[in-house]
Amino acid sequence: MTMTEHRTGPAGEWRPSACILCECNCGIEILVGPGGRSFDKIRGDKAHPASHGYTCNKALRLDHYQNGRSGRITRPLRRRADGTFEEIDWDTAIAEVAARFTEIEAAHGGKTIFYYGGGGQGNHLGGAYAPATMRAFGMRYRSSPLAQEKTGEFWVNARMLGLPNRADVEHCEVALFVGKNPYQSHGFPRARSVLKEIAKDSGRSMIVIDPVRTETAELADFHLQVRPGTDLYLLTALAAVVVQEGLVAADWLAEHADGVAEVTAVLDEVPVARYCEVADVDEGLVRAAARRLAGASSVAVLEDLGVQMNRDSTLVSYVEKLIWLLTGNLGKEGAQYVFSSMAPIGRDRGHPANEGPRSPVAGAKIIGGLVPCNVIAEEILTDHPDRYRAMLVESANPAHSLADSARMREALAALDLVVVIDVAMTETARLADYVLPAPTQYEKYEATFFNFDFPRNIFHLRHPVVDAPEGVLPEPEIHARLVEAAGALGEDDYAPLREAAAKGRQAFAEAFLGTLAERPGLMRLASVLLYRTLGPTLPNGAASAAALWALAHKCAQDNPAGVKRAGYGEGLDAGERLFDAIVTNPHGVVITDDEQDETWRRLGGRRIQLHVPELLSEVAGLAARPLPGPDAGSDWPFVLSAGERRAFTANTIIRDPTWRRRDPEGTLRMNVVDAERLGVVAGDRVRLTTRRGSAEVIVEPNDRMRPGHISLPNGFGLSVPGPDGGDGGGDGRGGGGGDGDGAPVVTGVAPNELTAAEDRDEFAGTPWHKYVPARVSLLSDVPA
Ligand SMILES: Nc1nc2c(c(=O)[nH]1)N[C@H]1C(S)=C(S)[C@@H](COP(=O)(O)OP(=O)(O)OC[C@H]3O[C@@H](n4cnc5c(=O)[nH]c(N)nc54)[C@H](O)[C@@H]3O)O[C@H]1N2
Ligand SMILES: Nc1nc2c(c(=O)[nH]1)N[C@H]1C(S)=C(S)[C@@H](COP(=O)(O)OP(=O)(O)OC[C@H]3O[C@@H](n4cnc5c(=O)[nH]c(N)nc54)[C@H](O)[C@@H]3O)O[C@H]1N2
Ligand code: SF4
Ligand SMILES: [Mo]
Repeated sequence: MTMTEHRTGPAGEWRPSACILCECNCGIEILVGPGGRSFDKIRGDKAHPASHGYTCNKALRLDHYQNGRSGRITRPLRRRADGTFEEIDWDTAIAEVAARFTEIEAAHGGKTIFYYGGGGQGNHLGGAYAPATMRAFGMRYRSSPLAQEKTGEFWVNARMLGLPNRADVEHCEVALFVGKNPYQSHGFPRARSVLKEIAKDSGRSMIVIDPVRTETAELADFHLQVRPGTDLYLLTALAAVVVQEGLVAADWLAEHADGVAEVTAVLDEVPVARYCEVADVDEGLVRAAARRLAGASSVAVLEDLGVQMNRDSTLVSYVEKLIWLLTGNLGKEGAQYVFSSMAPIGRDRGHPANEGPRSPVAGAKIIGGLVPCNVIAEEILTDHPDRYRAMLVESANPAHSLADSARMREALAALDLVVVIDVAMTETARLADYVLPAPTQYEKYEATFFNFDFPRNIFHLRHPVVDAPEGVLPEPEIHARLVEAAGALGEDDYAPLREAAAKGRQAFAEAFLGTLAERPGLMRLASVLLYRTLGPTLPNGAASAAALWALAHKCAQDNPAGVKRAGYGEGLDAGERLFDAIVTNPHGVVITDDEQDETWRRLGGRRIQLHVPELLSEVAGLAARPLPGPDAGSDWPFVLSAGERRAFTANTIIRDPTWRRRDPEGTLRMNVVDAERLGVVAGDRVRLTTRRGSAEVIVEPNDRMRPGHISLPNGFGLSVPGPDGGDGGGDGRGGGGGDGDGAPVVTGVAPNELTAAEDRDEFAGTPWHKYVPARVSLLSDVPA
């Protein structure tokens, strides 16, 4: 089997691609150096249809991803009995992995093989082929990092609206950010510019709910500096002010929503002053913010990890949505909207809390098809007959990114088989039985499905900008080979479709649809079927884009008006034209150009459900609850926010520590008053202890933190090969100092050495990483 080779252009030429460090995936252009490998210069791509030339500081450092000291792997690896790895060839790797999966399937059922991942911030194309591998080995359960942040919100959206939605921050009159710091983390196109535009405009306002005076909070008109973990009280107070002061959009609600009476009855009873006190935010400020929200012509609301990885996260999502719904902020410019998409991210069936699919061992609610990340270890470390026995990890680093790393390591070690597909020898890959090396995201066709823009939504299929080293295989090829080794697909299945493809796209479409109608069992294998048949006919070796053909047709079918306005015409041809545009335009294309009222068409006449009984009853019972939180004088006087986005963090995508221009070791931020009380100053090392673990960290006192609140950045604590040769001289601690012999260097603290899997949301099972009870002590106080 040969793959069509893609050859990148000559050096010295700007090549379009995208940044892969956050979900925005800003378009960039890369000037590749004379050797054909180094990224000599990077600039924003003005031709990109969403970012229009914008980037933040991070994109300019992407050479550290492509060429940095990351522990890159370029040969399949197999673990030896003594724990070391040996290189093997691809045929051996695929044959052995497939044989082991098949054995496990025969002995325990394919449902005991768990799939995790499928893409990070920049790469979802490979994950589009994973369903075929799952099907080939009878796998049923899967998860991804979305199930440690967004599933609570997915479920609330499903219950209230039936569909996921986003906020039009760019055009809103008032922006509300709840536990979200877009200045650093972005989350919508050109975030820093948009924030500054809002701040500058006296007719617009920004409201930020965050215990930290973040860069975003500095730009805000209202900063509600909430006591960590008490957002449910604060948001309920905000919603209650809207109701109690008679500010609800009554006519709009009568037209669009059910359950208004039930909700207002509960909010009428809320003791606003008391809840503001619990949240430690001035009641006058809360009332002023509520009036500003209710009086605006449009409000855009974004919630993120500050509340999604915190106590009551699903309830907070619910009340947050009540706020913008009670004020009529859906389906108009500058408010919330329902977006088009190429893939159904964030969709859930919205079963009531105690119904719907569950994980086999822990019985945890599966939302959007994803098992909560926090129960994965529990699903393995048991003698339950349905426990997971094997795991296929693709493009994710769960041994680092999921709660309680020690337990995750134990769980991975307990499995019969772990297979990891990655570009680098990650914390997870080191625990695998087989590691399958992929090209980096600049060495292959790649794309993400995190495109939620409106009214113009985009899709960007990035072309390779540098050649892949020999020995790696793109994820679609790995999946195809696994599927074939399992015997699920073969030449007999491909031949008729290949013949049709040779006759043209029309003939191919007919043959493909005919085949699926005849053999519906092939549906979940469709991506690999397309890859092997349509794939080789695509220009410039773009076989990996084959799965997009089906998605483009689906997008055209689901969004006829928007696809037509975007210039692709109508009917079957529209899907074909959309696909061709995606495959041939390396800067990205607009896929849908919607009218403002498209949101209502997507909702299809369904009414908004304000009353979600399981959630509203909890909100009603809030006043009777014991108050949350550790207090001064307890064993755990601090609340640790474990994993904060900063100027130089990017999950674990860039492993090379020298990419950071500042904060090389990832400081522990704390309020100056706390630092004084502890007797520490900037740069001092202290011991940070939680119920789960302990670490040495460097202190950074500031006046942005609330007293009692401390934070550590995300993405630290990675182990990479030290710089070899040279005279060394580093101490192995900060910013790339190594010991000169290539021995591994760990920089900073991996946050999940400190977190616990049991600390999770009661509905969605999402973690409380922003609410980790902690203490800080002087190194001299603790025996080393
Ligand atoms: N620079 C950078 N950008 C990134 C990433 C990255 O690694 N680095 N990762 C990307 C990813 S995967 C994601 S999911 C997003 C996440 O983006 P964000 O959610 O914006 O990022 P965080 O910094 O984790 O958390 C946001 C805020 O929550 C606040 N917070 C902490 N505790 C509380 C609380 O109790 N209540 C409230 N209301 N707020 C609280 C923190 O102070 C912080 O400012 O960022 C994306 N962008
Ligand atoms: N305590 C705490 N934990 C957290 C968070 C937090 O705030 N606090 N944040 C969480 C959040 S929001 C997220 S999204 C997760 C992210 O956690 P993960 O998704 O597990 O990890 P990423 O760091 O995004 O890494 C993705 C992996 O993809 C690999 N990779 C890069 N390019 C390619 C490629 O082209 N192909 C393949 N196959 N692999 C590739 C990288 O080497 C890396 O191993 O972390 C979560 N963990
Ligand atoms: S990190 Fe995000 S906002 Fe910054 S350049 Fe990359 S994709 Fe754009
Ligand atoms: Mo994330």
